[in-house]
Amino acid sequence: MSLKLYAHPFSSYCQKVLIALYENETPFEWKPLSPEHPGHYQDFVQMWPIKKFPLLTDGERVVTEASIIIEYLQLNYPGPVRLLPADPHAALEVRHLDRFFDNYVATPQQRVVGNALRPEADRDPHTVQEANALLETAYGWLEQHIEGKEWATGSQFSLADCGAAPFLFYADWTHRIDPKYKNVLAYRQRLLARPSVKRAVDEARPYRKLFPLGAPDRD
Ligand SMILES: N[C@@H](CCC(=O)N[C@@H](CS)C(=O)NCC(=O)O)C(=O)O
Repeated sequence: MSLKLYAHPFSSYCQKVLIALYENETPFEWKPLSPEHPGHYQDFVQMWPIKKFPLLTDGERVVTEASIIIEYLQLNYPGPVRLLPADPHAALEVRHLDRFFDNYVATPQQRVVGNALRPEADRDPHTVQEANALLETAYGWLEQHIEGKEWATGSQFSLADCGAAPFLFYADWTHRIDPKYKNVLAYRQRLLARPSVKRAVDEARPYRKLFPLGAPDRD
Protein backbone atom coordinates (compact mmCIF):
# COMPACT_ATOMS: atom_id res chain seq x y z
CA MET A 1 0.00 0.00 0.00
CA SER A 2 1.66 3.23 -1.05
CA LEU A 3 -0.42 5.85 0.79
CA LYS A 4 0.42 6.54 4.43
CA LEU A 5 -1.49 9.06 6.53
CA TYR A 6 0.16 10.66 9.56
CA ALA A 7 -2.80 11.81 11.57
CA HIS A 8 -4.73 11.80 14.83
CA PRO A 9 -8.39 10.66 14.77
CA PHE A 10 -9.59 13.56 16.99
CA SER A 11 -8.03 16.30 14.82
CA SER A 12 -10.49 18.23 12.66
CA TYR A 13 -8.05 18.68 9.77
CA CYS A 14 -7.21 14.98 9.86
CA GLN A 15 -10.92 14.14 9.77
CA LYS A 16 -11.25 16.40 6.72
CA VAL A 17 -8.83 14.11 4.84
CA LEU A 18 -10.20 10.90 6.37
CA ILE A 19 -13.68 11.81 5.10
CA ALA A 20 -12.25 12.21 1.57
CA LEU A 21 -10.48 8.84 1.84
CA TYR A 22 -13.61 7.13 3.19
CA GLU A 23 -15.84 8.68 0.50
CA ASN A 24 -13.85 6.84 -2.17
CA GLU A 25 -12.82 3.86 -0.04
CA THR A 26 -9.20 4.72 -0.88
CA PRO A 27 -6.85 2.26 0.85
CA PHE A 28 -4.18 3.81 3.05
CA GLU A 29 -2.01 2.94 6.02
CA TRP A 30 -2.58 4.80 9.28
CA LYS A 31 0.48 6.31 10.96
CA PRO A 32 -1.14 7.43 14.23
CA LEU A 33 0.39 10.54 15.77
CA SER A 34 -0.08 9.52 19.37
CA PRO A 35 2.18 9.08 22.42
CA GLU A 36 2.17 5.29 21.85
CA HIS A 37 3.96 5.84 18.51
CA PRO A 38 6.75 8.38 19.15
CA GLY A 39 8.55 7.24 16.00
CA HIS A 40 5.68 8.37 13.79
CA TYR A 41 5.82 11.86 15.27
CA GLN A 42 9.60 12.06 14.77
CA ASP A 43 9.24 11.03 11.12
CA PHE A 44 6.42 13.50 10.66
CA VAL A 45 8.41 16.45 12.07
CA GLN A 46 11.39 15.48 9.96
CA MET A 47 9.22 15.66 6.84
CA TRP A 48 7.23 18.75 7.87
CA PRO A 49 8.88 20.97 10.49
CA ILE A 50 5.79 23.21 10.39
CA LYS A 51 4.26 20.39 12.53
CA LYS A 52 0.69 20.76 11.30
CA PHE A 53 -1.05 17.51 10.57
CA PRO A 54 -2.31 15.59 8.61
CA LEU A 55 0.52 14.61 6.28
CA LEU A 56 0.26 12.08 3.46
CA THR A 57 3.12 10.18 1.86
CA ASP A 58 2.87 8.39 -1.44
CA GLY A 59 6.12 6.52 -1.83
CA GLU A 60 8.78 9.26 -1.71
CA ARG A 61 6.25 12.02 -2.25
CA VAL A 62 5.23 14.09 0.80
CA VAL A 63 1.93 15.97 0.65
CA THR A 64 0.84 18.43 3.35
CA GLU A 65 -2.16 20.70 3.96
CA ALA A 66 -5.56 18.99 4.11
CA SER A 67 -7.03 20.68 1.01
CA ILE A 68 -3.93 19.91 -1.06
CA ILE A 69 -3.98 16.29 0.10
CA ILE A 70 -7.59 15.99 -1.07
CA GLU A 71 -6.72 17.58 -4.42
CA TYR A 72 -3.76 15.19 -4.68
CA LEU A 73 -6.05 12.21 -4.05
CA GLN A 74 -8.49 13.44 -6.69
CA LEU A 75 -5.66 13.72 -9.26
CA ASN A 76 -3.83 10.49 -8.44
CA TYR A 77 -6.39 8.17 -6.82
CA PRO A 78 -9.76 9.21 -8.27
CA GLY A 79 -12.81 7.28 -7.13
CA PRO A 80 -16.54 7.39 -7.80
CA VAL A 81 -17.04 10.54 -5.67
CA ARG A 82 -15.47 13.57 -7.41
CA LEU A 83 -14.59 15.97 -4.61
CA LEU A 84 -13.47 18.67 -7.07
CA PRO A 85 -15.84 19.14 -10.00
CA ALA A 86 -14.42 18.79 -13.51
CA ASP A 87 -15.83 22.17 -14.51
CA PRO A 88 -13.22 24.80 -13.48
CA HIS A 89 -15.86 27.38 -12.55
CA ALA A 90 -17.66 24.90 -10.30
CA ALA A 91 -14.27 23.87 -8.85
CA LEU A 92 -13.51 27.53 -8.07
CA GLU A 93 -16.71 27.78 -6.04
CA VAL A 94 -15.79 24.59 -4.14
CA ARG A 95 -12.37 26.08 -3.35
CA HIS A 96 -14.02 29.30 -2.23
CA LEU A 97 -16.21 27.44 0.26
CA ASP A 98 -13.20 25.36 1.33
CA ARG A 99 -11.34 28.62 2.14
CA PHE A 100 -14.42 29.89 4.00
CA PHE A 101 -14.54 26.85 6.28
CA ASP A 102 -10.76 26.82 6.89
CA ASN A 103 -10.31 30.53 7.51
CA TYR A 104 -13.55 31.62 9.16
CA VAL A 105 -14.77 28.49 10.98
CA ALA A 106 -11.75 26.24 11.73
CA THR A 107 -9.28 29.06 12.44
CA PRO A 108 -11.34 30.93 15.06
CA GLN A 109 -12.49 27.61 16.55
CA GLN A 110 -8.86 26.51 16.97
CA ARG A 111 -8.01 29.89 18.53
CA VAL A 112 -10.55 29.41 21.30
CA VAL A 113 -9.37 25.86 21.96
CA GLY A 114 -5.70 26.91 21.77
CA ASN A 115 -6.36 29.61 24.36
CA ALA A 116 -8.00 27.10 26.71
CA LEU A 117 -4.99 24.78 26.41
CA ARG A 118 -2.58 27.50 27.59
CA PRO A 119 -1.63 27.95 31.25
CA GLU A 120 -4.15 30.24 32.97
CA ALA A 121 -1.71 33.17 33.13
CA ASP A 122 -1.16 33.11 29.34
CA ARG A 123 -4.82 33.13 28.35
CA ASP A 124 -6.23 36.12 26.50
CA PRO A 125 -9.95 36.92 26.72
CA HIS A 126 -9.72 39.32 23.73
CA THR A 127 -8.58 36.50 21.46
CA VAL A 128 -11.56 34.43 22.58
CA GLN A 129 -13.98 37.33 22.15
CA GLU A 130 -12.74 38.10 18.63
CA ALA A 131 -12.73 34.45 17.62
CA ASN A 132 -16.28 33.90 18.87
CA ALA A 133 -17.43 37.07 17.07
CA LEU A 134 -15.92 35.74 13.83
CA LEU A 135 -17.65 32.38 14.32
CA GLU A 136 -20.94 34.19 14.85
CA THR A 137 -20.45 36.19 11.63
CA ALA A 138 -19.50 33.02 9.77
CA TYR A 139 -22.68 31.25 11.00
CA GLY A 140 -24.73 34.23 9.81
CA TRP A 141 -23.14 34.20 6.33
CA LEU A 142 -23.52 30.44 6.03
CA GLU A 143 -27.18 30.60 7.10
CA GLN A 144 -27.97 32.63 3.96
CA HIS A 145 -25.55 30.81 1.70
CA ILE A 146 -26.72 27.27 2.51
CA GLU A 147 -30.44 28.07 2.13
CA GLY A 148 -31.91 25.60 -0.39
CA LYS A 149 -28.63 23.71 -0.84
CA GLU A 150 -27.96 20.15 0.20
CA TRP A 151 -24.17 20.54 0.34
CA ALA A 152 -21.79 23.51 0.51
CA THR A 153 -22.04 24.40 -3.16
CA GLY A 154 -25.24 22.62 -4.20
CA SER A 155 -26.20 19.02 -4.87
CA GLN A 156 -22.69 17.49 -5.06
CA PHE A 157 -20.76 16.55 -1.92
CA SER A 158 -17.28 18.08 -2.33
CA LEU A 159 -13.94 19.05 -0.81
CA ALA A 160 -15.75 21.94 0.92
CA ASP A 161 -18.06 19.53 2.76
CA CYS A 162 -15.10 17.37 3.86
CA GLY A 163 -13.87 20.39 5.85
CA ALA A 164 -17.29 21.73 6.82
CA ALA A 165 -18.18 18.49 8.62
CA PRO A 166 -15.48 18.43 11.33
CA PHE A 167 -15.21 22.22 11.52
CA LEU A 168 -18.92 22.80 12.18
CA PHE A 169 -18.92 19.78 14.47
CA TYR A 170 -16.29 21.31 16.76
CA ALA A 171 -17.38 24.93 16.19
CA ASP A 172 -20.74 24.09 17.79
CA TRP A 173 -18.92 22.68 20.82
CA THR A 174 -16.81 25.84 21.01
CA HIS A 175 -19.31 28.63 20.29
CA ARG A 176 -22.74 27.06 20.16
CA ILE A 177 -24.69 27.53 16.92
CA ASP A 178 -27.81 29.44 17.96
CA PRO A 179 -31.16 27.78 17.03
CA LYS A 180 -31.91 30.86 14.86
CA TYR A 181 -29.34 29.44 12.39
CA LYS A 182 -31.74 26.70 11.30
CA ASN A 183 -30.10 26.10 7.92
CA VAL A 184 -26.64 25.79 9.45
CA LEU A 185 -27.85 23.33 12.09
CA ALA A 186 -29.71 21.27 9.48
CA TYR A 187 -26.61 21.23 7.26
CA ARG A 188 -24.47 20.11 10.23
CA GLN A 189 -26.93 17.26 10.84
CA ARG A 190 -26.88 16.24 7.16
CA LEU A 191 -23.09 16.14 7.33
CA LEU A 192 -23.11 14.04 10.51
CA ALA A 193 -25.50 11.54 8.88
CA ARG A 194 -23.16 10.99 5.91
CA PRO A 195 -21.47 7.56 6.38
CA SER A 196 -17.91 8.87 5.78
CA VAL A 197 -18.42 11.61 8.40
CA LYS A 198 -20.15 9.30 10.85
CA ARG A 199 -17.20 6.92 10.62
CA ALA A 200 -14.65 9.69 11.30
CA VAL A 201 -16.70 11.00 14.24
CA ASP A 202 -17.13 7.50 15.71
CA GLU A 203 -13.42 6.71 15.42
CA ALA A 204 -12.66 9.91 17.35
CA ARG A 205 -15.17 9.20 20.15
CA PRO A 206 -12.61 7.60 22.54
CA TYR A 207 -10.59 10.85 22.50
CA ARG A 208 -13.33 13.27 23.56
CA LYS A 209 -11.69 13.81 26.93
CA LEU A 210 -8.96 15.69 25.03
CA PHE A 211 -11.39 18.53 24.24
CA PRO A 212 -10.35 21.24 26.70
CA LEU A 213 -13.73 23.02 26.85
CA GLY A 214 -15.54 19.83 27.84
CA ALA A 215 -17.17 17.74 25.11
CA PRO A 216 -20.97 17.93 25.27
CA ASP A 217 -22.98 14.71 25.09
CA ARG A 218 -25.29 15.82 22.28
CA ASP A 219 -23.40 14.40 19.24
N1 LIG B 1 -3.30 24.45 7.39
C1 LIG B 1 -3.26 23.09 7.94
C2 LIG B 1 -3.82 23.16 9.36
C3 LIG B 1 -3.72 21.82 10.07
C4 LIG B 1 -3.89 21.94 11.57
O1 LIG B 1 -4.14 23.03 12.11
N2 LIG B 1 -3.74 20.81 12.25
C5 LIG B 1 -3.78 20.79 13.69
C6 LIG B 1 -4.60 19.60 14.16
S1 LIG B 1 -6.32 19.81 13.77
C7 LIG B 1 -2.37 20.61 14.22
O2 LIG B 1 -1.51 20.14 13.52
N3 LIG B 1 -2.15 20.97 15.50
C8 LIG B 1 -0.88 20.74 16.12
C9 LIG B 1 -0.10 21.99 16.36
O3 LIG B 1 -0.60 23.08 16.05
O4 LIG B 1 1.00 21.86 16.88
C10 LIG B 1 -4.05 22.15 7.04
O5 LIG B 1 -4.92 22.63 6.30
O6 LIG B 1 -3.77 20.93 7.03
